[in-house]
Amino acid sequence: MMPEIASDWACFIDPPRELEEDLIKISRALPAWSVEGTFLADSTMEWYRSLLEATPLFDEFRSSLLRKLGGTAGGYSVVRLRNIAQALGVGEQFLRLATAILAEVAIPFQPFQRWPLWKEIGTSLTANPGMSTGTGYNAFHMDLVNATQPPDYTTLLCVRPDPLGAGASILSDARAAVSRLTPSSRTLLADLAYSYGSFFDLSDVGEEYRPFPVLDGEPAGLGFVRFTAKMLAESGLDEAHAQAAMDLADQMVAGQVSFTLQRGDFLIVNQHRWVHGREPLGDCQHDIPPEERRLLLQLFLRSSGTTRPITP
Ligand SMILES: O=C(O)CCC(=O)C(=O)O
Ligand SMILES: [Fe+2]
Repeated sequence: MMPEIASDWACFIDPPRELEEDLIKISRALPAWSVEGTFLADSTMEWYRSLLEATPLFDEFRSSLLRKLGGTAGGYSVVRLRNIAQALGVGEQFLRLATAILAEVAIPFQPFQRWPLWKEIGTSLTANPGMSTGTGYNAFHMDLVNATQPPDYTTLLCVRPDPLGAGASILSDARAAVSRLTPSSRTLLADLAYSYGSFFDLSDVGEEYRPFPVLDGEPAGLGFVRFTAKMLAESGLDEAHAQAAMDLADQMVAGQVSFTLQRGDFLIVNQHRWVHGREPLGDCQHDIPPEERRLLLQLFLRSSGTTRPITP
């Protein structure tokens, strides 16, 4: 197991005190958002932006966030708004502020028609432990792996960490993991041999991609490393393709970083470059009242100009 410290501290963004104070002030003025179809409305984005831009230190904050999320070395960031969460709570006002900041990265949208813009990921003692709301190890994956146009970014906002102190987030640079594989594994991963999960009630993520290649041959800004460790059990894969995917899974684990999100932190992952997952929550969740168990909120982002139609 990796130590509980990300080797790369540079991924964390702590706004300076003065910016925190300004953000708390503008949060009180941010209006409720509107959506157009499944996307955050342009009018909301403009309004939010005008309020953020009136804050002197915001420009520098935004540039540093965009640098961490893009570029060949970057790919994820944790924005730590703990002090702001302390002042505002993690309710409507806080969510407006988080949405406003995320709208500076790409367009917030709602691919799951049956869930709101911020989708709850609570803790269920009856769910499959390895799944999103389960209590077990959630192995490396990208979200909506079986869509032809997965969200460019996935975001996890921590409303309540696991009171037992577990459930760290894990992240790995998928492109770096691929670069450590043998050429023959890479050739196998480029085949249309993999499939995972169901696909229904989704919007603005293209079509179902089944079977899909793990490596699509696109440049990193456009393509994905379409991987979820869960497909290893499901695909009915032949041995060679399964082995190549297991080698990739091993490399992802070898390169992983981990940290535990605290209340008011949000993790943003560039899905073109990094995969994510979660360590198990603490044992004895039964002893914790349901309303005190770990709770995250998830939001997806769509960049303009990164989607390319794929004909499955
Ligand atoms: O529980 C977590 O920290 C991650 C959950 C996740 O990755 C998901 O639901 O897609
Ligand atoms: Fe996920």
